[in-house]
Amino acid sequence: MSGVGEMVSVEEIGARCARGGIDLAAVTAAGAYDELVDAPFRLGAAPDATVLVLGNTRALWPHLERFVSEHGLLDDPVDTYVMRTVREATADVRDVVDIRFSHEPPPRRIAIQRLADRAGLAWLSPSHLCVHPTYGPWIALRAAVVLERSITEVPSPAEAPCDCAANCLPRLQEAIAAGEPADNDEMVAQWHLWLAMRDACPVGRAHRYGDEQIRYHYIGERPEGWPVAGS
Ligand code: B12
Repeated sequence: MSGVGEMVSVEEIGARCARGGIDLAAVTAAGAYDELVDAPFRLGAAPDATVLVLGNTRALWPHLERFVSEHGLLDDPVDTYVMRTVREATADVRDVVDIRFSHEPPPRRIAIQRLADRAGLAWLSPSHLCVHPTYGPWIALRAAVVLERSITEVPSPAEAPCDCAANCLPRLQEAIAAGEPADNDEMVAQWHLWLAMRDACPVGRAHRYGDEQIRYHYIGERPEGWPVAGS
């Protein structure tokens, strides 16, 4: 906790989130992101305002399992857990202007992959997945915390850590040939092809999600033992 007059650092906010399994963080300037996206996706904050982008690796999963066992059935346990964890981590941060969660629909939707790329966290590849230099495509992007404080040093955008032409791009073509998904149901119908594309990335293979996490995210299957309706 910060004392009176003391500003909670972005490092401290990141560390608090990491203790809850939201273990990836990077910063950029609100304006650096806003100039990359169309008007409906802009943050609209001061151009030099600090944006902290948060994400997770498979480190989220044990936290989520504990959360579910404590809270029972929830409509969307991941979104609920993420919102609670990020809000708790920022509760005493006085200059929070906005928190945009990646699952929020328009008009609050942000292009969080472009934000993560601009912040240097993970490169936005032609497979429509951000690729982290260590964790590869096995990451999720969760929230953007907009802070009033000016950013003094804006990091460089992420660099490509892989060769897509030899890896994910042929798999992307196969997935698209089966029908480009316009919504989640259409993606679920071909989920093996989208998973094969992610598996084709040579970066971060040791950090692949476990089967339960994969099946939950791609097809919404809840692991055995998770509470069911009415329990
Ligand atoms: C809508 C959406 C989808 C739609 C995309 C429909 C479409 N044609 O746009 C559907 C349901 C198909 C989808 C599928 C998946 N998604 Co999705 N999705 C989103 C969401 C909520 C919003 C995207 C958006 O509108 N952005 C705004 C626009 C303006 O940004 P943009 O940069 O111009 O466009 C991006 C996306 O729209 C997307 N996109 C645009 N056109 C297309 C076309 C196709 C075929 C696909 C697959 C994606 C896609 O890629 C663009 C960047 O390259 C984001 C979270 C977020 N807030 O960004 C997650 C997000 C992009 N999805 C994610 C994931 C993981 C998936 C899935 C793998 C399944 C899953 N849930 O785990 C699948 C398969 C896609 C894949 N690449 O393998 C992750 C990506 C993580 C990463 N490492 O980058 C995100 C960031 C969510 C998260 N919590 O982390 N998704």
